[in-house]
Amino acid sequence: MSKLTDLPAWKALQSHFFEMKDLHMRDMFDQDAARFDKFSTRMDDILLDFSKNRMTDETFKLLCELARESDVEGWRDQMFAGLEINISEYRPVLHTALRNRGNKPVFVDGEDVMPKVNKVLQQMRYFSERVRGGHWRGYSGHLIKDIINIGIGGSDLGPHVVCDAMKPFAQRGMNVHFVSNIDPTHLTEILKFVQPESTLFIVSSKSFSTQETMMNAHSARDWFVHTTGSEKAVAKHFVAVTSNLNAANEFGVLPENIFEFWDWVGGRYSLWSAIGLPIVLYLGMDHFEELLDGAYAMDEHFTNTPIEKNIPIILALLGVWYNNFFDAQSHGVMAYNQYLRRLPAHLQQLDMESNGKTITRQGERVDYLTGPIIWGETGSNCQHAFFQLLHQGTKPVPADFLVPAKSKDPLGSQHSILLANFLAQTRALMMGKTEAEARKELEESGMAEDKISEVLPHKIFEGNKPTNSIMFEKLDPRTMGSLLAMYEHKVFVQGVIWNINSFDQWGVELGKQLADEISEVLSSREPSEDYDVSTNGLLDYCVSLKFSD
Ligand code: G6Q
Repeated sequence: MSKLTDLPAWKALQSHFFEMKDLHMRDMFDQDAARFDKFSTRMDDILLDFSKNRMTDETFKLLCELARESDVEGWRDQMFAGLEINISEYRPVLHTALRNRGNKPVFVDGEDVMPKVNKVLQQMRYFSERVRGGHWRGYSGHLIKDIINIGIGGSDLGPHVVCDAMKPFAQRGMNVHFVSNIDPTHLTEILKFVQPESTLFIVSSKSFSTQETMMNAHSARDWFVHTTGSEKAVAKHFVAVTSNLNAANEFGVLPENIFEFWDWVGGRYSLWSAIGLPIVLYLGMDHFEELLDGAYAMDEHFTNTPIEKNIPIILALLGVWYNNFFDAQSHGVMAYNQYLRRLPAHLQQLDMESNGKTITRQGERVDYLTGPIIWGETGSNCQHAFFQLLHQGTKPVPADFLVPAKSKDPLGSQHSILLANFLAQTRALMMGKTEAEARKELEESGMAEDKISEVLPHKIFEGNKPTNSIMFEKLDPRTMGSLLAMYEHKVFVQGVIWNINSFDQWGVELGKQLADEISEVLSSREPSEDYDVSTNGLLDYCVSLKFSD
């Protein structure tokens, strides 16, 4: 495969950038009344308006050529077909099989994985219906009303964002909590408010060896045994989700209460697997299946739609345009929806763990930028915090705005004001405010001329700030599934273009290894000479203060 920067489309984009960099979107809109029709696309009720981007017909054509020359479609087909595209872990990448609602066979090493995917889905349905229907009860006959998911990273963020976002669909009286941090405060604060007899713990860990999860699981177990006085009762209150069945068994979970998933499901792509068990217990299996249906609809769109209308591919291409040609270091995610407040956290992991790489698939160092920093906040809160920098700062920050047309919680005219804020912000970021417009405003306010000349430069907005508007009718499990799958595929396409492996995470593994090593030194409670002077100094400080275990 030729090097990214040698591709004809890449070279053409490089020269095209110099024609584009001084053009203003305001003029592009003035000159082309069809801009919205040309630069918007739909899938079901999801509308992507990408017309507020620094692009012309020529830019879009070249970006689509870049996707073709990078063989995005070929890589996509290889992923769906179960080829071993995770080249540094020697694995296929098949989270799409978990939501393969058409049930077409998907082969790994000659075996169709669909029967086992469906079997775990059935197990999840059976178990969740028993718990939610009151047939599975705590050891003393109490109904289960608190679910505590113990897991971290991919075994936490995906189910967490969905449970938060889908709260209106939850069973009345059922609560879900997520414990991830090794900081003992996280577990302690949650245990303060639950009763052991009505609490079900899900130990979620693909490896069943992650330090944070295992320590939290053991602490939860100790708390449970201590408060109930019954070791035997553990079986009724602890289930596991893992691909390491033996380790879960050794922890004390009965084999029938272990929910399996497989090494071809990456952690950050695992919410569609049994890692989604807290979602199922909280929302019910029917809603979980709607989530899978929505993701499947996006998979079908991604697979069957031409590049020019393909939502994940377009989002990916625009991201590459800003990342690699405008040197944008970050990408914002502004959900104008309170239920989506955890979306940036999930997307941070999805995107930054997938594409935070410097080595190409051929093992060479890249000579171009790869994954951006992902960050964001809910609207309209973001407007009162960091939007100043978006409007008048020196750094380019392309951003996605996600907004439902209808609220789940209508309250007077509040939702229409929220919509007005979204529309006003994306328009203002695009249009800016010229010197003449700013001057006119000041004159109309009656300000004296000498004051006007002082203040005027501060009142000008350059505009030309790119945004994608992603609208949908309302936030429900199906749409949620589609939106999450949309971002997964966006990240995948960018990884293909940057010629990196989006599916390993050696940086995460490094953290796990280092913490294990240092915790041994720390537990000796002796001053250390093993590391650099800074680390030794910090270790000595902890020892001198008799740090708590
Ligand atoms: C995700 C990463 C990472 C992982 C956690 C938890 O893609 O691999 O975030 O999910 O480190 O790992 P376990 O599920 O094995 O505990």
